[in-house]
Amino acid sequence: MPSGELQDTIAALATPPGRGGIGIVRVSGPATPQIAAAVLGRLPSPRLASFGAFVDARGERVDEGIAIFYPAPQSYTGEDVLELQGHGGPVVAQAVLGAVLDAGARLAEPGEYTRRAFLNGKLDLAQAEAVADLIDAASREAARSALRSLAGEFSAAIGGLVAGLTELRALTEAMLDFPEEEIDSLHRDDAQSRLARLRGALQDVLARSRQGSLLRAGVHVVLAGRPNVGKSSLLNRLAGEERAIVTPVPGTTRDALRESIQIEGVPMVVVDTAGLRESADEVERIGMARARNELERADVVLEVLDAGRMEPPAGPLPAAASRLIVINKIDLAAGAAAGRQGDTIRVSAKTGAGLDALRQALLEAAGWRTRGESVFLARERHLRALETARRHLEAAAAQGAQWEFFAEELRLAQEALGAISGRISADELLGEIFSRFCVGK
Ligand SMILES: Nc1nc2c(ncn2[C@@H]2O[C@H](COP(=O)(O)OP(=O)(O)OP(=O)(O)O)[C@@H](O)[C@H]2O)c(=O)[nH]1
Ligand SMILES: [Mg+2]
Repeated sequence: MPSGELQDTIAALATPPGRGGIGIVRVSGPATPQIAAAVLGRLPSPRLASFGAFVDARGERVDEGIAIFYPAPQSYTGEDVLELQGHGGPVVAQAVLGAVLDAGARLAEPGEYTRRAFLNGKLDLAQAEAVADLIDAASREAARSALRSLAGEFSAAIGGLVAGLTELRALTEAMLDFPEEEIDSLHRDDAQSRLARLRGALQDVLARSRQGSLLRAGVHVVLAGRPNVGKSSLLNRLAGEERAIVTPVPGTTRDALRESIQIEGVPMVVVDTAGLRESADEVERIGMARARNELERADVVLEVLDAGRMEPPAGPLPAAASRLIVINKIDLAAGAAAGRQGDTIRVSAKTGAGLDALRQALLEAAGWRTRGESVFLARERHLRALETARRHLEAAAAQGAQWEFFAEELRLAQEALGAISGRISADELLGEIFSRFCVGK
């Protein structure tokens, strides 16, 4: 994008395309007052909703509705913003957008409003990302976390680490001005204990971020096992509705079937697959190949066994994913109690016994540990930066009395953390982050 990108005035439909109660066209940029004059015949009073006609370049009325003008810098983007709230029909909303474009705006790119908000200092990078995460949130828990990041909680935690690092760097730089023998042990101990505190704090942020990344990315759970052990029945139980076909005929499921569920707010995609056995049937073989494909990408594999037979699936299961053994149909096995022992859970898809234990085991296997404290809805990018910072602090701790190296590791750690909030941000990083937004945000 050109460096003069803020010169343009951009416009887009801010509401989803299609039929709806209201369709909002949002305009942002320096030409907003002229565009208001062209489309409304006036510039509305700041932040006051006013009703009127929206007209096109020929003066023809295309819709009528509410207009709100947000003068810079008190707007989402920090620029002059005009919102035209008309009727939510695909044709009428496009006509309003067309009138705005004819009046001098250009169509916004995906995420361009939020990008401008970032460039104008309304949000830092982590907050801007939280906007997209809030829109994409797949569970209440994820939405709550995104909202906390948007409010700046995550940025504040990072800011706290950066502030601690800045202090320690200043202290170290001061020590570097003295010859080695004049640095007293008091300073030395102080630097080391500050570093230890920072490492602890970073570890805490990292742990909370790793937890939060589960909320964002979701957990990929795959049911695998011999035909007829009850995989589809378990999927239906977990989903809470009859999604997959269940019959007593072995080899019922062919295609992989996926269902989105939530356990305590953690989004999971549960995949039901074709039973794994030796088979000559071509459709079933294709189904098993798909099952193996799913297994390769699983975070958690549920290996389902029939309590009456205890026969493992044909062929190896991937070693990488965490695995739980689910022994199903315990209602048929005399004397077997539902519940969990280590990584083995005894259940009955028919009666529902043991399903709660299975849900808890799934959460644990996915790495979810609620310690009653808020988690950060971190992205892969954040985790990588935090990891990098952690490694540099570790290296600093190993430096002993070599204060130049010590100082350099601190600087590198700070640089890694700075990238999270966007203090140090390359253009391609911005492009990569904002292009994943929807148009109109
Ligand atoms: N008694 C009892 N029957 C069950 C239980 N779970 C599943 N079944 C029965 O076992 C049969 C097979 O169940 P499915 O869920 O279709 O098994 P599947 O593993 O998906 O089988 P394929 O799709 O052929 O691989 C059906 O008749 C189910 O009603 C259980 O916990 N108890
Ligand atoms: Mg099935």
